[in-house]
Amino acid sequence: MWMRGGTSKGGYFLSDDLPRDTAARDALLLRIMGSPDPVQIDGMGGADPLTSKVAVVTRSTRAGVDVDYLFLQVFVDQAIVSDAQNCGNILAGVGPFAIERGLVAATGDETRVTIFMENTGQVAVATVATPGGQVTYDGAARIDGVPGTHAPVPIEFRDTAGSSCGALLPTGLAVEAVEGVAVTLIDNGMPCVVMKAADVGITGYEDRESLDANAGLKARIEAIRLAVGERMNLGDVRGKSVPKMMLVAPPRGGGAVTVRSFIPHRAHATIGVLGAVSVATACLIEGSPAAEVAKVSPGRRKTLSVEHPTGEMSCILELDDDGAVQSAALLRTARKLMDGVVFG
Ligand code: NQM
Repeated sequence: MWMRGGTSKGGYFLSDDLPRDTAARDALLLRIMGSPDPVQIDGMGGADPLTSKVAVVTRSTRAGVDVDYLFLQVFVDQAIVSDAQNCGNILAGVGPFAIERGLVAATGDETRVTIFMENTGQVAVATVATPGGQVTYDGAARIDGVPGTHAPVPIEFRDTAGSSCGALLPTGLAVEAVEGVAVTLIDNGMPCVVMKAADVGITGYEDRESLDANAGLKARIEAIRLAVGERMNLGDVRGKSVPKMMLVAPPRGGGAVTVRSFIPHRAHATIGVLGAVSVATACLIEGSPAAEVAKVSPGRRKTLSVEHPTGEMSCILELDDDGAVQSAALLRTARKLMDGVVFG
């Protein structure tokens, strides 16, 4: 099934429909997407990392979990299929897909689907609109980066800290200098390097095209990324899509912070879901570059609107007694685009 999940798009597969052998599976997915090729002319991919994504879904055998979700990033211009990152946007389609494929039974007008995210070993709960026991994609919810309105898919995350890096702050530091730039290395669901946009010579309010055209900026942040991979417990990150590079600036639209993200070699049209949760969390860390530019309201339940190139994404963060983020909730939407047979 081909679906839009949040502001991303990709193929959703039942694991039984794919080869068990990882090398054979990846070779098939590369052929399906048309990679490696910058325009993916011979495949389904949209010549953009945001539209070259795959969800592999399995009925779960874990207690209290409905389905297991493995996210795979199919690189556009390299023959790489990576499971080194999760994706909260593609996650938005997993609940509807699982119900459509009969892995989860609808439970009235709304169905809560508990999803084990295999990439990071963590759980998310998505609520899917199922009026009369059928999935609907129609509704009044609007998310920036997607035209029109659709059925809401609220998603809750718990315990995302250290999803891939082993700790929220893998080096234990709120701020450190890398290649002469003050950064926070953080992972609250997505490994991210957060720095002030001004510290790498941009305002933080640029559009995606100007960011993608800025070769000097890209070289500078790639040098930082390669320098921190090992320190973030991610190993050699040359062929990986993590960590994401997050360039923050003061909010301009009444939100908490403005972000321009690189994922990691192209600028994001909006921002990743778990990327936004990680940046929002960085805004709460005293002394961090993000905290210096962010405007955060007091209280244990905070809504942080993360402004991005085409709007904003609101993250609702719940803090525990120690001020640590214990859960995050976001609104996404999804849409079924095509259901059929794809040829490899
Ligand atoms: O951070 C793109 C996306 C993502 C990831 C990326 C995502 C997340 O927008 O949870 O959703 O950062 O590669 O789909």
